[in-house]
Amino acid sequence: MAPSNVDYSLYLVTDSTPAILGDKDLVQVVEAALQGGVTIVQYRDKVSDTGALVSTARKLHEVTKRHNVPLLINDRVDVALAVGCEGVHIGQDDLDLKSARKLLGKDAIIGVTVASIEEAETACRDGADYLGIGTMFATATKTNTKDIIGTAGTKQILRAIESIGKDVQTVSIGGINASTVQRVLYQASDSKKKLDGVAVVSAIIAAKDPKQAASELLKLVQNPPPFAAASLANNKKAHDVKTLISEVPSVIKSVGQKTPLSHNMTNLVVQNFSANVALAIGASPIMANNGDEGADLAKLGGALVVNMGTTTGEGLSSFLQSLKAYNLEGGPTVFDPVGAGATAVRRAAVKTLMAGGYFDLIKGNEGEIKTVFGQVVQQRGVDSGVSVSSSLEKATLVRDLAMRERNVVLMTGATDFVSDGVRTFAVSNGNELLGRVTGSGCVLGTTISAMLAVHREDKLLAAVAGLLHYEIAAEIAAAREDVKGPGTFVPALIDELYNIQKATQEGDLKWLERAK
Ligand code: 3NM
Ligand code: MG
Repeated sequence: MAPSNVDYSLYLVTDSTPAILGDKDLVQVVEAALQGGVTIVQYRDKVSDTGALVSTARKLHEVTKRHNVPLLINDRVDVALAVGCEGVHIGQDDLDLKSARKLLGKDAIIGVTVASIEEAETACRDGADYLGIGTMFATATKTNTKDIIGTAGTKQILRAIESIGKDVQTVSIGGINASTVQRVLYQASDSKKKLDGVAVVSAIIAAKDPKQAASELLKLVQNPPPFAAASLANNKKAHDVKTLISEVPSVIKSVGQKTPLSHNMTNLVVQNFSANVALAIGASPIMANNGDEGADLAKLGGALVVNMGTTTGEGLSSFLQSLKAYNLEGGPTVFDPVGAGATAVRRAAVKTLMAGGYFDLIKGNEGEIKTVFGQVVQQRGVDSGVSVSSSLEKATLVRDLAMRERNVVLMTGATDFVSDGVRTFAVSNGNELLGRVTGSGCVLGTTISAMLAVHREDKLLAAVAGLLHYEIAAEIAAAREDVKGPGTFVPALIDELYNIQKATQEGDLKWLERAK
């Protein structure tokens, strides 16, 4: 098989340790995995003696040949030569690529593990056929890995490869399983350079039924995730702000007609306020912080808000449980990283949540969005604090983060910036009183979740609909004669949210003329 015809989409790496293989027979497991659909196999065995390695590799090669799938050997060029299999996979500490190529010849498949742009560039230059990019997520299978690079780091490497213009194939490795695989492929890839596949160890080798595990993974690899956004090109999405605003009423109407569930896992300060706001805009709220409820609630067609305003260890695992359930069902998810930059615990929680699932939308103030992006900021509590960035810097940041995560990012402030990585808009509605009451940002997250629940084809439109509904209601409320300050503002805001829903339902769109 010529190296150029290889299918890398589901790459099985073996492990013979009892912790992963159990008491199963490796050759039988690989045979089952091949029946399930793995497209390439790497025999990786760090402990056996050379004689045993060669003998097992021969048996494996018999099996892979029958399935017309290449067999590679980890590290050991000598074993690959003895067996006459299709190639090797080498790590950064193994025999160098040029020497391996000299020994194996130009038709052998040679892959290299890379964790950085520099390593990727070197491997490309030296003629690797494919790169194993990792470590994607921390994994018990290999604990001495150098760096956990996540989808963001992987994407950077893919872009670097793209700019070199080398036709090298790529797979991601580390912690990839049925619950992470689609997100990895979606978030690490972008419109230009895509991953060609994923490499897994435990998700198949440790599975009770390796054939079933492989065929399930293959299906996931071959299909886009439920949360994949329709591409801009295929979908006539609004590119200019006028068109976008003209589409806002249909989203708001749809919330009133469909009464979508807004599942809030939120902090105790805003639970009551969020539930009232959800009702006022026509949604159906449930405040359910128990992760064990996530799987059932995710089936009800609503959206999830993960608001980390109150962080506890237990809360974090509950968030992850529900997040995974919504990702699996395809329900939209909103992340509100409240006070993300205030403490070490919250900074760590942001990382755990971002690595643990996919968020359709991330909403936060300047300090929070910067923290999610990875900048070091010290937030004073959960407040937005004093702005230090220019409008251009903010717009660039939301765009870059949205591009990195392949989602929508909203940075709130006197002017709000919202982007899906391609289109970036600024919205200047709202009122100063919003900053004088607690939870005004959190309930915006709830509002947008309802919009996303009814409209996910254009997530940016859903975000703008929520933003305008909410901030224009605040403007109208603040201008009312009976509003004397923050205390009277809150009930007036709830009233005006309700009035906008009602007016829009009746076709009265005067409120929307305030959009700016
Ligand atoms: N190489 P699992 S991670 C063999 O980062 C290997 O280079 C890695 O195992 C790297 O699919 C890894 O069970 C183990 O998480 C991946
Ligand atoms: Mg190695």
